Parts: sequence; structure tokens; C-alpha cells
Amino acid sequence: GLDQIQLLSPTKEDLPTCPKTSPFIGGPLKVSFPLDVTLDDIAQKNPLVQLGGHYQPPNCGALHHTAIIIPYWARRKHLHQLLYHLHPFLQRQQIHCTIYAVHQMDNYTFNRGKLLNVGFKEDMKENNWQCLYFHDVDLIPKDDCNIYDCSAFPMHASVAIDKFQYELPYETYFGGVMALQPTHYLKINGFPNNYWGWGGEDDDIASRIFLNKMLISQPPAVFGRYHMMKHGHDRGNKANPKRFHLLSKTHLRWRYNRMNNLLYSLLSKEQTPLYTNLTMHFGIDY
Ligand code: BGN
Repeated sequence: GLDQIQLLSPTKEDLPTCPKTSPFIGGPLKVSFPLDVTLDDIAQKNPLVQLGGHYQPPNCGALHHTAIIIPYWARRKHLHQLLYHLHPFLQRQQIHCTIYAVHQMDNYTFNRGKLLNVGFKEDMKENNWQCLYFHDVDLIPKDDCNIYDCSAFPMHASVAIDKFQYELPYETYFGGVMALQPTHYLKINGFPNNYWGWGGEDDDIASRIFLNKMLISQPPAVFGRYHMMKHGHDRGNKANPKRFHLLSKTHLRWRYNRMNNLLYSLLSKEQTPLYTNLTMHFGIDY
């Protein structure tokens, strides 16, 4: 309601609300990768982005309030390329948003589920976000009509990735970019914390959604196109041999393995010009 909007943007109460469809969005995007683009270059090209990677349209009250959460680990180049593409894309959509990079800093195994949980928890402390985009660092949206808002059900945005010939690799695939309202997230008890290494945590999240009798919505495949940036094998993110076993237990564990028993220490929260950087330490893996 109105109260909420005023709370979210206290200085914008006099502005008219933004139109339902932004006049700035176009169609398919040509995605190119300029070499050696620096964070300073990106900041200069996006003068309206505020400290922490925060944006709200200057001339109208945004209809959507979206946090973008990027789990990230030793992929600095990809993060810069993603910011280069994502900031102008989000501004064209006239949404109110902040980009958060959630960074795991320890020598243990990557844990995407846990990073996403921390991202949720820390972001909701900052703002009453109504929509959360959990966004892999290596995926660049290829169509302006892929609007970063939420729908009545959890949404899988990256339904057409070039690496998978613009199709789902399998029917229940839920990896890459997904969008949940806070109520969806709370209903499924957050994401699993116990998948260390590559694979399975996205399938677990999809199971949690189905176990809670929700459906997964998708944008039309022509809008849900993404380019996946190439990368080699990540050290510390080996395929997790336990993932098959873990997945067979989701229906028993989803109530207990969740956001509430989330052990982590937040080492720093840094507002950089283009994103808020959350750095965590998870301690030992188990
Ligand atoms: C699947 C992985 C997903 C990954 C996709 C696409 C598993 C669980 C074993 C049943 N799932 O195979 O996590 O996103 O491939 O790469 O490994």
C-alpha cells in the first residue's frame, strides 16, 4: 500500500507512480563484452546508481522493490561483466533495487544455498524488499522484457540459457536465476545449508517449492534468454558426491535444514559504488 511505498522511498512521496510498462525497455539485447572494463568505467556510465549499488527511478515512484542477490566466489571478472550489463538493464525497467554480492571468503568448499540464505537475511535487514532475485554471477539477461519483478509463485527466470541451447536442460531445472517473494522464501523454510560443492541445491529448492504446494512460474522462453559466461572448473567447487543422497531426503529435511540454523560470521559489509559486498566466513564444512 501507500504507507509501504513511502517507507521504502521517503523522499519520493510526491512523485507519480511509474507506468506499468516502462517506456525505456526494448526487445532482444546484443550482449557484448568490452575488454578491460573497470568498475570506474561502469560507475561513470551509470551516474544515477547510488552507493551500495542502489537505484530508484528519479522521476516516478517505482512499482517494484527488488533485491538482486549474487552468490560469488573468486569470479571477479564475471561480477564486473554482470554489473556492466545489469545496471543499465535494471534502470530501463524503472525498478527500485539494490545489487548485493554475497561473497564466501574461506578456504573451504563453496556452499551456494548458504550464501543465498545469508543474502536473504542481510538484505531484509536493510529494506522491506518485496522481491528477491537470486542471480548466478555468470548469467547475462538477453532480453529487456525479462522484467525483474516477482509473481504470485516463485519464478524461474533463466529458462533459456545459450549453453543449454536456449532450453531447460531437464524439466525441473531451477538453477541460474530465480525470483521469490519473501513469503515464498519463508514458506519453504529458506534454502538448504548442507550442499557443499557443486550440484543439487537448486533441485532441492525446487523440491521445497513443490512440497509446499506451490508452482514455479516462468517468463516466456523468448524473454528468459541468458548468456552464460564461459568459465573453467572452480577450485573448491567440486561436484558434491553426496548430492544424490541429500536430494532423496529433502522431503524429510526441509523443515529442519533451513535459514534458522544458519551458522556464519559476517566479516564485512561494504558499500561500493556499484554493489553492496557482503563477505562471510562459514567456518568448517561438515
Ligand atoms: C544438474 C544438477 C544441478 C545443475 C544442473 C545444470 C544435480 C543433482 C543430481 C540429481 N543437479 O544435474 O544442480 O544446476 O545439473 O548444470 O547434480
